[in-house]
Amino acid sequence: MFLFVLMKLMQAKLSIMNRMGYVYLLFCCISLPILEVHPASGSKPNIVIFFADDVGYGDVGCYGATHISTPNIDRLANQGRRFTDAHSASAVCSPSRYALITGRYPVRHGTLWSPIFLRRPLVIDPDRKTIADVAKAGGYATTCIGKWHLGFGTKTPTVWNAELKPGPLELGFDSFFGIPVVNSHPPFVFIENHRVLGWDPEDPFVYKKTAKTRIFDEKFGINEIGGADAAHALYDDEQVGTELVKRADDWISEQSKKDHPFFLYFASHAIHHPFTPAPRWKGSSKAGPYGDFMQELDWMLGEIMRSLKENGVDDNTILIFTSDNGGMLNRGGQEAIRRGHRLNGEMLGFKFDAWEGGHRVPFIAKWPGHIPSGTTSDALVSNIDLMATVAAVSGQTLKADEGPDSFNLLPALTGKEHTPVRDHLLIAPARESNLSLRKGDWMYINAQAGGGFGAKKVGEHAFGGPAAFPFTGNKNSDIQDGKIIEGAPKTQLYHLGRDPRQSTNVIRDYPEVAKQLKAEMIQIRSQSTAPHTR
Ligand SMILES: [Ca+2]
Repeated sequence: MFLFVLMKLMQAKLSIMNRMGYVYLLFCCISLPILEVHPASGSKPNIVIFFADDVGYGDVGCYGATHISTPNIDRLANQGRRFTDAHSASAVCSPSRYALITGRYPVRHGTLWSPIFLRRPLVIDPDRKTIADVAKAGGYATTCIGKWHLGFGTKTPTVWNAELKPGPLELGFDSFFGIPVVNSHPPFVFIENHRVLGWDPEDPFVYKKTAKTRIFDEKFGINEIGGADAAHALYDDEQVGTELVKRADDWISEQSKKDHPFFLYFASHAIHHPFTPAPRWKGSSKAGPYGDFMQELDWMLGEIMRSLKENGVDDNTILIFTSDNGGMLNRGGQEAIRRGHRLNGEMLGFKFDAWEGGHRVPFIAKWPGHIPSGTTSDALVSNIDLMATVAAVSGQTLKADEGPDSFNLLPALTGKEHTPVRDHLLIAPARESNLSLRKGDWMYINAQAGGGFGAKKVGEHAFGGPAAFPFTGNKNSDIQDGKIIEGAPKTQLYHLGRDPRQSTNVIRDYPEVAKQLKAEMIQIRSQSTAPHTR
């Protein structure tokens, strides 16, 4: 009886509180002459992040590509805002994804400079708050579809015959479907939530056995893990794009019928080597297989845009397209260059480099009614900022140690064309020695060259660095005839406002600027959070 009375009293109190809230809300609405649209109030927009792989600054039509046609990405730019100074926080696949998911510089991880492969466990501590955790706490349904590339489980080597956890589901995603590592490295199977699709205990994975999988140029490690024939049979390299898009379409259709918003992190396998678009794309571009794969990627984005529209959620969805790092001078990239395509536009260097070509990437955002359509911004932004942006969109405040290096991009997305949200960015290439700091227009690189790929001959998969300059036509004052000049400065400084192509290392003209940037770089690295308030 006492309990019953207590419950009634509590209900009455809650009811009064609800009414007070309603009166307060009414008061707020009346007192504001212009009702500002605040993302935290009313229905929250859905969020879709289309994270492309190895798409360089020059691979997209609206960024200057002429040998590759990207009508869907261009349409997104016409309907939204295109950023010209956007960067992945790392020039390498896995650390770049780490930055996006955790809002934390990958350098803070300690050992995450290179891509990780099949034996490596999950590189994100499940106790760390992620972008998916933030979305979930904001009432969003969450999923990851596509390439994961951040490891599974806690054991080395990874036990592919067991449940693959912790993984995306332990980092805040309600579900996961996609490729475990990367399309160039095994295992060549799909994962659905905690399991390999088609896995059978009678047909287990076996390390150091040759996998039954299709052979393509620049597809590696086929002898590293085999067995699981049924699981391998479900993975056809040329159908991966079609399958991922179908899964995304199904998920969007399902979520659009529900009364909560959704967060889709779609990480495309394209255009990472091997270049395996569906047969209908072969020969479709003027840049060889590289361009054909890019055109399939554009189609994939178009399919997601179509799905949002057909499900009636297009107007209430923030759609962001960007890439995990710059274009790579692999064999596909070399052929594209031979055919006259510029993977990274006029930017210096390639994927893995601290030079701009390694990390300056396309970044386009659309949100009808909030992001002015057809606009361009030269504000400095990064994929590491998406976590704080998701927090802001869903009306949440991050603690200092949650997404510590992430800045809210909303002002740059919705405001005037140049609205700065950050004045600096720590950028990690593949080699720790070349860690860099961007500050305003200045870019400081803590060693010679780009710190990326360095194979010396045309035709090699890892062709890059100074040796590639005669082939690519890149020019830099420290480099001549494919080599670093004797007596060239040990570190680099560029003023990107005056010299976006990084043709001239001006470190000897501005030693004080370089000294200051180096000190800041060391300081940011030594602190647990970025020097900012939000
Ligand atoms: Ca990549």
